[in-house]
Amino acid sequence: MSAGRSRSELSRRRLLGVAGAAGVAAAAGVAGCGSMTREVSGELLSSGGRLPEPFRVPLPAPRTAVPVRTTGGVDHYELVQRVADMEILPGRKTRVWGYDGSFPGTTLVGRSGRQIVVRVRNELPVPTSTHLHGGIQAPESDGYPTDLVVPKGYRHDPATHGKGGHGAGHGGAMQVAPADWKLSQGAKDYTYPLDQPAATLWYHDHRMDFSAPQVWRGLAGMFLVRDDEEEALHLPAAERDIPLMICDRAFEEDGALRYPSVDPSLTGVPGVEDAYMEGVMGDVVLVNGAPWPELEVDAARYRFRLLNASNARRYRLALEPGPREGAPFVQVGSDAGLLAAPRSHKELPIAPAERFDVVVDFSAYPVGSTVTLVNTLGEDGTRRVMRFRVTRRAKDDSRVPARLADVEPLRAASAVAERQFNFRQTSTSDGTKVWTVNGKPFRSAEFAARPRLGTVERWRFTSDFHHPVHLHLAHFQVVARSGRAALDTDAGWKDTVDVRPFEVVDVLARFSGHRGRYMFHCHNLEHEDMAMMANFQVV
Ligand SMILES: [Cu+2]
Repeated sequence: MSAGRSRSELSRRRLLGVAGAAGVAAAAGVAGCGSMTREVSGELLSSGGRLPEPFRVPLPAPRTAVPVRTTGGVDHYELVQRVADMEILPGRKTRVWGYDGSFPGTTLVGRSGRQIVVRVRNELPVPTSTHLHGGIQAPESDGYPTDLVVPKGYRHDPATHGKGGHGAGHGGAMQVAPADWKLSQGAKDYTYPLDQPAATLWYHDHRMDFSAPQVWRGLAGMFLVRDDEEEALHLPAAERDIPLMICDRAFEEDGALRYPSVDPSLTGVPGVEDAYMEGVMGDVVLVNGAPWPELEVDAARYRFRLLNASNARRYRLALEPGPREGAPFVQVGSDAGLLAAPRSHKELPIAPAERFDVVVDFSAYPVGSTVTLVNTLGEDGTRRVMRFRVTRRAKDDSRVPARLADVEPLRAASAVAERQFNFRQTSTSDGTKVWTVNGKPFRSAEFAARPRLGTVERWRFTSDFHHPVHLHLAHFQVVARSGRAALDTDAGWKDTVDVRPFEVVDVLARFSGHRGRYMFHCHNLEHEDMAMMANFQVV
């Protein structure tokens, strides 16, 4: 697969992105400083051929799953992972790997406290592992990277997997203990108790060494949890409650997805071409799987559940034009649920895997106007995300109450332990570069922490680059950035935090729900595949 840029250009950009950022940070001190070079969170992979015109296709609405059966108050769903051809770029066919053959996958909707079981059947040519991101579920249903669903007839060779690290033939960076491979033939049942409040979650592939290319090919979907408390608020609902899965991709001229895998069969050597080690960013922005789509809206309030499902790209979202009065975005929820009270934002910085649940009031715009959701970190095409066209006046009974939910603010004094994790690049003895946590590439049998069930711990993340840090199981509150207050956009219960270059981010995490082995890792998916993961054991 050819890359869209010359090597010298890439090196220069990398110098600006990493060394340049280091210089800037050294000069300016650790905190502050927002130069554009510091915002680069991956390498641009350009598409071949002509890019589609923006705002020509309608925003797709992924199908909502219906249970195949309900027994004893438990709803059973079935998702089939399979290859499908979709028309993503008008007039061209794109082969995707999708849950139910669709990208994004079928939306799952559950209710707090009502358990569901999702049987994932794998009809793809490679193994998979499905993680419900933000879900509080037992380890065996958490989508651990070596807990694989193997397609019929696939011969899993542990010798070629779990050695990850980066690039062809280097191997050996990551280690998976032989006993840690768990193979389910053909299908696996994932049990989700949903013992958690209403939230915007998502599910995606988490296969050892290959999460990045497999999510890129389409293995991601939305998962909404609803509850009575949320419904009593009368936030915008039904056709005015819309998940927006935002991600970037690159395409070949014929419409195929372009990605710089070392082995595009995803059965042999893992990793990406050297130039993309920092992460892969495409030049086409998709929302719900459509390039720069348009949505016709009433002049009324809408609830948008924004998800950044990109491998590496960060966005800073804004509306153009903004409303004449009031804030463009009224945030009602974060990663793991509703906020205590709404917060107004002009812009929303959103790193991979983060969610923002926001209300936008289109009654602030005259009928006939168009409003563009833009990404102020982007350039050219990646500066646009999608467009809204305000088509008519309409009745609107929705509200955004001043109080939304009970969110217990965690106190620093409640932390029973403090731990520090440095997310950075390391060279191994043979010169291989890997992304590591505290200098160590992932080892399935090692534990970086053993928190006790039900306790709160203070975890500090430091970084050399952009690392969106995600904890499985544990939800957390961001309490400080480089010794200062957290950002206004950090509020609420979260499961992913945007750790920026040379930043020190403190979170208070609560380890509740289940004992056992879980992981935390960088959610730049290329970093994740290249060893930036670690285990913790809830004891
Ligand atoms: Cu990272």
